[in-house]
Amino acid sequence: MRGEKHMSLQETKMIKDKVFSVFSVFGTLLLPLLVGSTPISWSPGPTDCSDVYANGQTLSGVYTIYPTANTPVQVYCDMGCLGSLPADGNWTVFQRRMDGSVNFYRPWEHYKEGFGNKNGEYWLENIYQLTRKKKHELKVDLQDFDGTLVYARYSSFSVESEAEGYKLHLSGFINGGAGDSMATNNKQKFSTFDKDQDSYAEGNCAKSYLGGFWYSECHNANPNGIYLWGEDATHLAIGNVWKTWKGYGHGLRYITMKIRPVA
Ligand SMILES: [Ca+2]
Repeated sequence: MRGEKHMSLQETKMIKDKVFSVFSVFGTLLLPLLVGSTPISWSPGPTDCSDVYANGQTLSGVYTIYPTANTPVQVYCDMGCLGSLPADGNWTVFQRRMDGSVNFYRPWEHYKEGFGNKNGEYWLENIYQLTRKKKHELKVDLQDFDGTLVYARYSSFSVESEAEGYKLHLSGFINGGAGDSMATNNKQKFSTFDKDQDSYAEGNCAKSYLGGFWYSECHNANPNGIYLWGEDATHLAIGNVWKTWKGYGHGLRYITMKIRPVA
């Protein structure tokens, strides 16, 4: 038995040596080929969710996109409901509130870098990279705690670079029952509690209304305000509110802001 065991150990070593030498030979031959072929076989990935959809991924979920050539970004793609018109899908979601699990009262750097959970609540990094090459539309979906769904749509949406303060350009309002609470945000720069770029000279809107947004003097919509879980008796407009639908005193159950390119 000892002999057999000794023999099998020797055999094992021989087999290992053989395998190693075979891998060494193949490795020596293949490595330069693999390294050399990598840049040739690489192709740019999808730039947004409409590209993801065009590539055959028709289910909503988290995907990797490349808003710039070589930086992967995880994002939630809203492809619409199964069986709905294709025209209702292909949205790249850049903001979402749904359960109050993520704090949105954050400094400038956090809004710049993005934060939260792509399967849940989040703010997307580099929104301006998405809108700088093609014309985009914006849809804001809203739901209250009774389950009623409405939306606000804008046929044109773009954001300038950080150097321009992420200035917002918004036009072409289409009413889906929510009313136009973002009219006053047009041509405003983005503001956070540590970067006041609003048009309210006497104060800091982000600080007063506990969010980060394209505040003017200050807002009719505060999608990144405090998650209130419905009615807010104070009516201080600090919640995730949409004034033209539910007023300043009703925090929304669900709100998402999403974009896609238009022809
Ligand atoms: Ca101010």
